[in-house]
Amino acid sequence: MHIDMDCFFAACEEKINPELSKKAVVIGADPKSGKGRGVVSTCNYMARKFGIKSGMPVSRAFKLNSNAVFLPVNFRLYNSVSERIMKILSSYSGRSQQTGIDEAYLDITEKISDFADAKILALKIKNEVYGKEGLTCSIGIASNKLMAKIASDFNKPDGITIVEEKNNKKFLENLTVRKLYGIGSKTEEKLKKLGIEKIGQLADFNKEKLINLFGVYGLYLSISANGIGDDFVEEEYGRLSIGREVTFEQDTQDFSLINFEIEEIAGEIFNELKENLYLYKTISIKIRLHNFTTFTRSKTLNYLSNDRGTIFNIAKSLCKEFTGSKVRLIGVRVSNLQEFKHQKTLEGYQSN
Ligand code: TTP
Ligand code: MG
Repeated sequence: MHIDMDCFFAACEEKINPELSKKAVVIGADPKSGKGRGVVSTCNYMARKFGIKSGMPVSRAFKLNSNAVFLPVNFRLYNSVSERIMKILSSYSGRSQQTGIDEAYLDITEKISDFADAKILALKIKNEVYGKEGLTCSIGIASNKLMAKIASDFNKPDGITIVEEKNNKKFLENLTVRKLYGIGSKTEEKLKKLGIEKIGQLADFNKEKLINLFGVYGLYLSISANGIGDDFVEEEYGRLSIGREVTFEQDTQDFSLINFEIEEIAGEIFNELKENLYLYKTISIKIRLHNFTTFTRSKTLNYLSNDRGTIFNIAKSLCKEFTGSKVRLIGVRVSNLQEFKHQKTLEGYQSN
């Protein structure tokens, strides 16, 4: 099962300010203020009707609808809602894998006997999330993670989509190749030149040819277009964790830029730790390269820390092995958190 919250950042804002739900809401710096990175993080469904989308410049969103409400990203709010939601989700299965601020996989194989059962479980989860947080999500249920993720996106918002294994290929057939995890605009262009636009066409395309053209990535394309994917749901990091990730506007090999982002994120994590009086033990990085291969690396300290520099220095050193690679996304996370009040031996938080 893959669960993905509907227009997550915007929905969190609407929850604390219900007036907003009657308006088009765009999360991203206000174009008039000229602040921030200048791209839309997300927007509510009303704003989507105007053609506004995640990733587009805020200035463009403003041109599409100048009456929309533009809000800055309130990461602290979204992260606290996310943590509560993830807690609810993981209570439904011993195996849960959070893969983003608003999405997770649950292995429900042991909890159900058939797909009808799975649907009942999905409704129960949706009810609990809505009841406790007032937010809707969309759920995909399938035989592997790749299919479940595509299914959760199929009927948004507030949908449930079930794809039985025997129907995997048929379900994918007419979807655009962009729906396959990891295919961005560049791969889409290359495939288009080969006459491939739909996943069905990719599934039928000669596998060896794809491997010749794209290397191992070609093999991934061919396999996933046939609905074959990984079904191993792993607990990625402790339930309680604080982190953030950034996708670069252009893939970069410039480690001074990457380190700058790491330092920014470390600062935000530090502030959040301080605010919640948490100490951490584990620091992890997530790095996605230009070819969409994604790596995570972690280091666990043998003590609890409240230090900002340690987050930055360890994250930086964990990234070293990727020197020279073209990086698309960088994320930093701390986990193994404990509340400060239980730690009698440590002094107060440093103020930097
Ligand atoms: P998504 O799940 O991709 O988007 P969403 O929840 O806003 O909308 P949908 O209903 O289609 O699922 O991403 C989750 C959150 O991550 C999103 O609310 C904002 C953030 N985000 C960014 O900051 N930048 C991005 O480019 C994207 C795609 C998401
Ligand atoms: Mg979402």
